[in-house]
Amino acid sequence: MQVSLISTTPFLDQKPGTSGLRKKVKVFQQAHYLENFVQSIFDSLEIPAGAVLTLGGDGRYYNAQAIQTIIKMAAANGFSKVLVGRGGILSTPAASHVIRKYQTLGGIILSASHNPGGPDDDFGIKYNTPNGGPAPEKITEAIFSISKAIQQYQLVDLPAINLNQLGLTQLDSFSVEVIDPVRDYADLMESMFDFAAIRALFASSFSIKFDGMHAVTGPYAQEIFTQRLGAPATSLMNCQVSETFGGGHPDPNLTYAEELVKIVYGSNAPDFAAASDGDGDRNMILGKGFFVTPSDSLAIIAANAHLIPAYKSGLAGVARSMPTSGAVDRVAQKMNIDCYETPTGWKFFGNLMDADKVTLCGEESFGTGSNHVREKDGLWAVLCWLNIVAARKQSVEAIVKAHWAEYGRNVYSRHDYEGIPTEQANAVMAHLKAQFDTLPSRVFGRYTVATCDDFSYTDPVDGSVSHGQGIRVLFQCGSRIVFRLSGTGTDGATIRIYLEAYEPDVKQHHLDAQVALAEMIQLALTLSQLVENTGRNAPTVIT
Ligand code: G16
Repeated sequence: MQVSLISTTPFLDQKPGTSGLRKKVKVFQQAHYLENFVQSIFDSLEIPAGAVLTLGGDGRYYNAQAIQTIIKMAAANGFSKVLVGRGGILSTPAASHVIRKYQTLGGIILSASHNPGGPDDDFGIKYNTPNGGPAPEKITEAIFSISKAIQQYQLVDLPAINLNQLGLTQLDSFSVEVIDPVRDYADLMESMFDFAAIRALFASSFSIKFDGMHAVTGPYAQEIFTQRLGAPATSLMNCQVSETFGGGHPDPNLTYAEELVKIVYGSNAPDFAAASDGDGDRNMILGKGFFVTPSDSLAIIAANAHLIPAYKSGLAGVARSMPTSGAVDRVAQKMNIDCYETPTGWKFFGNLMDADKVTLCGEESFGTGSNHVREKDGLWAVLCWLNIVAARKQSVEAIVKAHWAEYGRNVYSRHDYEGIPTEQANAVMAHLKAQFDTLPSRVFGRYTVATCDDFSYTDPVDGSVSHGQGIRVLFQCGSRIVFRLSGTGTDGATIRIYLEAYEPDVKQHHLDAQVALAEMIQLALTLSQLVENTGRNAPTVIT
C-alpha cells in the first residue's frame, strides 16, 4: 500500500473539551481539519504491529464521510485492521464494549452527543483508550499539543468501503471488518439483567414508551425491547435513525424530549418512559406523570443494585461528578462502601473502575453507568430501572418516594444559560471568584455561607490533579450552589448553575424542586450577578 504524506498547517482550536473535540460541521469540513485532528490522535499513540482500531459514530451528518477518511488514515498509520459498525454506526456504550471485547487499541467515536446534527449543526470526534473509556486529560492534552504543531498527515488512497455490507474486506496487509453494531451490545445486556422478569412485566398490563429521539439507540431499542423482551412496537417512538435527528435536539431532558414529556404527563400515560440521546450514553427516566432526576436515579439504582443479577454480589464503591447531588453518598454510607467525587466528565471515572474501586457511577447530566463498559450507558440505565420495577412490583413514583422516605430527599435542579458571549460568561465566573474571601460566614436569608472554592481533584489512582472544575458555594446547612461553564457547547458559552438542598422531612417531599429551591435560585443570581452581566432574565433549560 502506497502511503501519501500530505502537507498541512495547524489549526489552533483543536482542544478537546469535556468529551472530545466538538465543532460545527462546517468547521470540520474545512480542508485538512478532520485529518489534522485524527493524525494528532494517531501521533499520540504507539501503534504496535497487528493493532486494531474500533470505529463508529452516532450516524449524524458527516459521519459516513469522516469514517472513510479515518479508515484511509488508520491504514497509513500502521493499524492492521479497523472494526467498524455497519453503516458507520456504533452507540458510544456499544463502541466501548467492542473495544473491550475485541481488545482493540482503543477506538475513535464520532459524535457530538446530545447536540443537534445537520450541515449547520454539530459534529464531534474523540479517542477512547483500550480500556474502552474516553481518553484521560494527559492524552487529550498530548493530542492538543501535537495538533498545534502538525505539519503533515498520512493516508492511503483506498477505494471507499461499503459500510452497509457486514464482513471483511482485505486490502493487502490491511483489513476492514464491518460488524453488526447491535448484537454484541444486546448480548451483554441480556447477560446482566433479569430478562425473564422484564419480559413477564411487559406481558402484564405494564406499559412503556421509549423515545429514541431519532438518534443512534433506535436499532438497539428495537432489538432489546421489542425482539428480546417482547414489548409491543408501539412502545417505541422516534426510533428511526436520522442524520439530522429528525431536526430535533437529541438531549433527553424535560425541555428537549418535550414530545415524550407530554405523553407522560397526559391522559393514558405509560407506566414507565425513558429517552436517550444522540449517541446513546445519556438517559432520562420517567414514571406516570413523574420525573426522576439523574442524581436520584443513580442513588436508587445503587440502593437496589442487589435486585439486578449483574450486581447481586454487591458494589465495590460508587462515584459521582462533583455537581451531581449527594443522594448517592447517603446510600454509600448506609452500605458502608466508598463514594468518590470527581470533576464533570466520564473520563474521570475510568481509573476508579479499572482499579475496582467503584462499580456504579453517574452524573447529573443524565449519565449513569457501571464497570460493564467505560462509558455512561443510556439503555443500561433503562434496563436497571425496568429490572428494579419488575423485582419490586412498585411504580416508579412509589420507588422514588420510598427512597426519599428512607434517605431524605436531596432536592436538586440545574439551570442552564446557553449561548452566552464568552466574555460575559467569564465575567460572571470572575465576579464569583472575587468574592471567595468575603463570602464565608455571610448570611443570606436561611442560608449561611460556610466555604467557597474552585473544585480541584486529585485522582486517587494515578495522582493526577485537575484544577478549575467548578465554583462551589457551600452553606452551613449542607445545601450548596455550584457554578460551571460547560465544556461541550459549540455556540459561545453555557453557564450551568446547580442547586441542591437536603430535605429530611417527608411532609415536604411532594414539593416541586423549583418551589422548594426558590430562595436559593434567587441567591444564585444575586451572588453571580448573572442577569446584570448577561442581560438574561431566565434560563434556557431547567432540569
Ligand atoms: C459529556 C461528558 C459528561 C458530562 C457532560 C456535560 O456528556 O461525557 O461526562 O457530564 O458532557 O458536560 P458539560 O457540563 O461540560 O457540558 P456527553 O453526553 O455530551 O458526551
